[in-house]
Amino acid sequence: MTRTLVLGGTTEASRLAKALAEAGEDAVFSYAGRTASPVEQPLPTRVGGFGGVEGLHAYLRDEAISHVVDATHPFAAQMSLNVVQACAEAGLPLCAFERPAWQAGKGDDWSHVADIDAAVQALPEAPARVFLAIGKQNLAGFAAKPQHHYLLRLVDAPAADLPLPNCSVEIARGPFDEAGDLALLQRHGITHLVSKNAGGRGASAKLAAARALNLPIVMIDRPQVPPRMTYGDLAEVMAWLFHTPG
Ligand code: 3Y8
Ligand code: NAP
Repeated sequence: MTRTLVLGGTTEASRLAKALAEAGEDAVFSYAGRTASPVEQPLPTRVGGFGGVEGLHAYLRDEAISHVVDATHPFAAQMSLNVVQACAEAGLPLCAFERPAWQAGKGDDWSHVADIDAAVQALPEAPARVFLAIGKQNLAGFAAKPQHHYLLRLVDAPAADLPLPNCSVEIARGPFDEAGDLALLQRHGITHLVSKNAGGRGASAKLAAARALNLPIVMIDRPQVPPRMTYGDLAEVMAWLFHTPG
């Protein structure tokens, strides 16, 4: 009898939750609690951190979890690190459900950088109009280049003052579409984009819109996560769940 913990917060996690609910499987969905009202899931859902590796290990034991699927975003590196450690300690099977990274195609003008600080350095000195499509957790670094006008896209209206003097805010929860992102870039006269290499379809519209307008993209590579069994396909995750003794 399996009892699965799904670490969520992505399109893939929502698809897995739907498949598990439709199969009548015993599973729990987990959000970090980053947004005010996350999308409802068809599984019992918990919200908030576990309290580090120790808290997660205790949760796995107390909730009699038999399998864990890490379907968090590729940039949720701390969660992915913690769950590798907690499952090793608890002796539980773990797999990741993760979409492949985006690859630059014909007509793309991408410069790859390793992290947020390198993305700031990659922006020009001359004032530009920059679409920061990276959410709200990593904005402070861009205050080092206040000469630019920044367009921010956030899931929730900012509670506190933003760390950037010259910015406009778009409140929107993806997934996004190309027509909408094209209109957004044109409306704001955007000259540069900064994006995380999230992969998947939920955030790729801006890449196509940038290509259509011949705009350069500063593309932030994914952080390192520890090795673990990883699938990019829902059917493979479901097969793993039902063929891996828990
Ligand atoms: C809380 C759950 C689903 C999941 C949808 C995907 C698609 C839309 C695109 C842009 C890029 C960004 C951001 C983004 C996308 C999906 C997916 C994805 C990027 C929600 C969600 C939670 C979060 C957290 C949020 C972060 C932020 C990142 C915005 C729900 C909507 C920029 C990542 O305000 C904040 O503090 C936001 C924080 C982490 C990155 C950051 O560092 O700020 N996601 N996003 C999850 C939790 O609490 O556990 O509210 O419903 C989920 C989704 N966001 O079910 O279909 O799968 O990628 N999310 C990035 O990719 O760069 C937007 O604007 O173009
Ligand atoms: P992170 O930096 O990797 O994790 C920081 C801490 O947040 C973790 O140690 C854990 O707290 C808690 N946490 C993260 N994901 C969780 C989950 N699904 N359930 C319960 N606790 C969780 O995470 P993040 O980058 O802030 O991402 C947070 C959430 O947003 C994740 O669900 C992720 O899938 C989603 N998301 C993130 C991005 C992004 O760009 N980072 C993009 C889209 C969606 P404890 O140590 O206390 O357990």
